[in-house]
Amino acid sequence: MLIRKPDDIPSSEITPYDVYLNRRRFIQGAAAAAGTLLTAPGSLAAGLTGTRPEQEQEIDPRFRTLEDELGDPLNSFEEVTSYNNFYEFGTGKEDPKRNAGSLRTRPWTVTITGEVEKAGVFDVEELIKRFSMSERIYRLRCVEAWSMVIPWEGFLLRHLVDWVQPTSRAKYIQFTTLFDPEQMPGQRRPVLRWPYVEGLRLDEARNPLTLMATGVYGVPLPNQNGAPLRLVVPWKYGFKSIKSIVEIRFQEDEPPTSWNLAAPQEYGFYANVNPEVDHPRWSQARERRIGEFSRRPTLPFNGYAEQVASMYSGMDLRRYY
Ligand SMILES: Nc1nc2c(c(=O)[nH]1)N[C@H]1C(S)=C(S)[C@@H](COP(=O)(O)O)O[C@H]1N2
Ligand SMILES: [Mo]
Repeated sequence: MLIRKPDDIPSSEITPYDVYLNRRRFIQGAAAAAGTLLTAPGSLAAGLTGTRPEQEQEIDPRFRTLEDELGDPLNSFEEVTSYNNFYEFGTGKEDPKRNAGSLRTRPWTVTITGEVEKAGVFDVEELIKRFSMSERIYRLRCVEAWSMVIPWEGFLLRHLVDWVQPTSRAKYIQFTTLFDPEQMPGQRRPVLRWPYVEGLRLDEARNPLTLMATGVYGVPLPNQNGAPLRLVVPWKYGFKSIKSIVEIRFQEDEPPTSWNLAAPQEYGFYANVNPEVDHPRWSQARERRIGEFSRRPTLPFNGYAEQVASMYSGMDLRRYY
């Protein structure tokens, strides 16, 4: 694949990470959580501050040798940022990179509302500064049966959840993407009901794997990956990982989700990766890792069963797909 300049990353996005010290403290301290933590967190932010990932060679070389906890190498920066699903910018895999330059990701606010003590409108910079940063290598398994291994940077959703203090009525969280057809021209077409919405149960949101991603490959999220703030839920199909979030609502009832609204027989609320439950139109037993030719078996909960399966004990996962 051709390596092109990411002209959709405005230079204003490439700001120094002054959360660097927080992150270091976090990783040395409370990083008991599962998932693969990257090593040498400091060198990453320090080394890339002020640079642009114009070519693969400019990316911190340590990424070349990193693997996930199953021993699989990372997908390249090029793959992670030019093969995307982001229907607000078109339904083709290469559309988001081509079209997402029209999204203005600063200033950006996130409205936290519903069943919480500390509802409010928060600047995304404030959220990023407030919560300790974490780096995680996660597999992303798309329902279309391809997958990638991606080095994310962000904060744990549970830190945000605990900070806003959900009331005893809060059982679920709904996430909403920006609605602005001027910036997101794909929203002019009724491919999905806009804005894109997703949801998690509160315990899923508080699971230590669940990340609010703000960066990838050591740089702030490119627009096509969901800048400035997107969810990453690695044991669920990719569509749960909603991008460019503007609202987080705590509520008692299970929220509607975009793909479930569009095709309820095909996409459920839970969407846990499950090789035993086929999509009605294709098998979920195997997947193609982007960049590889032969397919590999799909693992229950995308390989994170040990960390998450207990949240679903007693549930019929064929019914709650
Ligand atoms: N707002 C929004 N979020 C979205 C989507 C989308 O179309 N719109 N696509 C989802 C799907 S289907 C996948 S597989 C992942 C892809 O994330 P990536 O492009 O960063 O790999 O984003 C998810 N989040
Ligand atoms: Mo997906």
